[in-house]
Amino acid sequence: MNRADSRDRMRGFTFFEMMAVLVILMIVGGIGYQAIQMTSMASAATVFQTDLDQRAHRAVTRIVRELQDARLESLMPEPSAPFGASTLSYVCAEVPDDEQIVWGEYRRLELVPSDTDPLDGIDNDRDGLTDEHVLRLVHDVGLITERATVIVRNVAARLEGEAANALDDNGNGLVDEAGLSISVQEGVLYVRLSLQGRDPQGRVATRTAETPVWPRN
Ligand SMILES: [Ca+2]
Ligand SMILES: [Ca+2]
Ligand SMILES: [Ca+2]
Repeated sequence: MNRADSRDRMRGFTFFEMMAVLVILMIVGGIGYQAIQMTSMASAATVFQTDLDQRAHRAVTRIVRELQDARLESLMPEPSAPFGASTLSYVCAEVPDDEQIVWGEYRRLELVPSDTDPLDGIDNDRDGLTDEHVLRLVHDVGLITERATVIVRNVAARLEGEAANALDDNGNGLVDEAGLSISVQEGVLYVRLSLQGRDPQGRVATRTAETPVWPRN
């Protein structure tokens, strides 16, 4: 073998080495990119779920503020187990004074179908959720001054773990309860709320907040 052949072989060997290194770098780079992408998507899903969780808790806190001042005897319908209620009318103490309570006009917490997704088992607005609801607070029920404000959207059709089958699937003592459920037991009100949404990966996420409420009146 002369010196020229040796130089050619060295050049060839170096070329294949470079190609091999290039391929390895591409593989490692691809794996790294995939890992970063998966981490980023997981992080986005976590942020989404945290936001959903916070929205559910804020909405329940708002309901608690309402029901703390509600008169127990005024609840319509009486939200007894095993059905509770997803729409509830009541009067509140406008001036919660122990000596002279002034009762206000009737109010109503109501769970209504979303304007864009009527109750038909179909995801009409194509947001990935079927028959989602809106929770509204109505003031001055039945009066000319009646007005409604939205407390929260994307309320699940049924509470988390519950299906429409005449059974108590989630074991909370209520049967087929809706995504907003208010029930009463021995003078204590129990509020349960499930919100749903599609996370950035397209998966349905459900978050539930619940709390007891002790009405002051
Ligand atoms: Ca629908
Ligand atoms: Ca929908
Ligand atoms: Ca149940």
